[in-house]
Amino acid sequence: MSTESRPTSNEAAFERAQRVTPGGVNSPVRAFRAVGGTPRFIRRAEGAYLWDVEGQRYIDYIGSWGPMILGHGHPAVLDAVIQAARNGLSFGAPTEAEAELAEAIIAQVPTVEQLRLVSSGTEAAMSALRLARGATGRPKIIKFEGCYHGHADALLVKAGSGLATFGHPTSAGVPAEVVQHTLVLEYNNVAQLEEAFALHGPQLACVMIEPIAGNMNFVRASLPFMSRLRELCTQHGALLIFDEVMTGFRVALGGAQSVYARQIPGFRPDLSVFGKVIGGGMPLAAFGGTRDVMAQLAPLGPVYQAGTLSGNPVATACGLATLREICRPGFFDALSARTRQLAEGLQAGARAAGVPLVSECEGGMFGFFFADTLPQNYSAVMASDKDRFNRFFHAMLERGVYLAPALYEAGFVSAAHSQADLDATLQAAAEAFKA
Ligand code: KE4
Repeated sequence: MSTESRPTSNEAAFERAQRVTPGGVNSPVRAFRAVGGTPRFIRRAEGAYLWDVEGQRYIDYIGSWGPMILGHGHPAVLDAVIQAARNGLSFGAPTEAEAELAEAIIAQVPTVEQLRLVSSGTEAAMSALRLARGATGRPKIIKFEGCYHGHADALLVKAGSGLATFGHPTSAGVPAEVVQHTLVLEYNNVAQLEEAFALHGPQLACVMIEPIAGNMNFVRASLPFMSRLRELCTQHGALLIFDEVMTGFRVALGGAQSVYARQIPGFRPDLSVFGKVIGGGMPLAAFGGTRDVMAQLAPLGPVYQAGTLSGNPVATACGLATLREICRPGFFDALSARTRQLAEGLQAGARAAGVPLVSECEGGMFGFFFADTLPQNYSAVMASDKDRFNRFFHAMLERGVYLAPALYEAGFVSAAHSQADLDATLQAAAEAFKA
């Protein structure tokens, strides 16, 4: 164990980390490469706040990229985690808590009859993809530009040239053969959907989509697009997979699918992927769907999927305690109202400063763009004013407000964010718009 004294500055911590970890981080977005500057090394968090190694406090709108919907250090969650840890960190054998968590998720998501717990959103999305291919016996899949489903090889793909050709890897180390069956379409583009299904329908295993794309900051799938997507999947026997790792239990108790089901009668995905909130900040994710599709999974069926720490008792206890709290009456009404107040406040503040900014929100998730209109796809997101976003990001950081360090990332409000926190945030924004 290194005897090096604990760094007293973010720069020192970053230099130390870069000596032993690529880029000094264990996940690229944390390195601030999109916004520049030195990442903040966090020493502790409580409620709506983070403190870095210099003792600087930040109002936290990342919330670990979504999981911390209750805020940091919720007493009921901490108690559950400590109790579970005392009973044993991991057994490699089934526990009742895994069934209890599955029941709690299924109770809120009627389209899921059975699910499997895994340790990350990547693992859940990768497994759902394999299941769709195994259940349909088909090789080809569709995803959308700007949607992120974790870093499984088959999903690290950018659009090919035209719909007759398949995707190209977005990462080194992914052979072209691995992505030859992945077609990448433009989000919200109905014409491309029609053409892709006309060309490849009988070979399509699934379409995977972020129903509200938080990896494009905040872009909703339009109702016509989502309706047509559902129709085409049904018509051609392809499974519709909702990647709700970010939106699940975040935009609504029933996830984004409950928002679409309210607007499109009878709407349902065939498989759903969850993560983040259901783990409450611990490594836990899930994928689920109808009993007959899930029955294709080992040990019942031919689709293999496994994990040493799947359904880990401590992570499961953390997720269960989190879900219990967010299921309380009025939780989402209060969270949604606070999030909307923030989103609308940002837009009003920008307007008062003569700065073009549009914002959107659903439940406890929000986004904003330095643009005149809400982007509907990835190209439009990337056409928003990146330089102004980066200046705004740093001006807010200097004023103790920690936003997502990239213009294509969403923001998250927790139940711990007070009215005073929102007022302070909007006050900082009024100054930062002038940066
Ligand atoms: P993880 O493997 O990072 O647990 O989940 C992958 C994933 C899958 N699907 C969606 C919709 C996701 O948003 C994610 C992960 N989200 C990113 C934030 N954009 C996590 C942050 C990071 O990569 O460090």
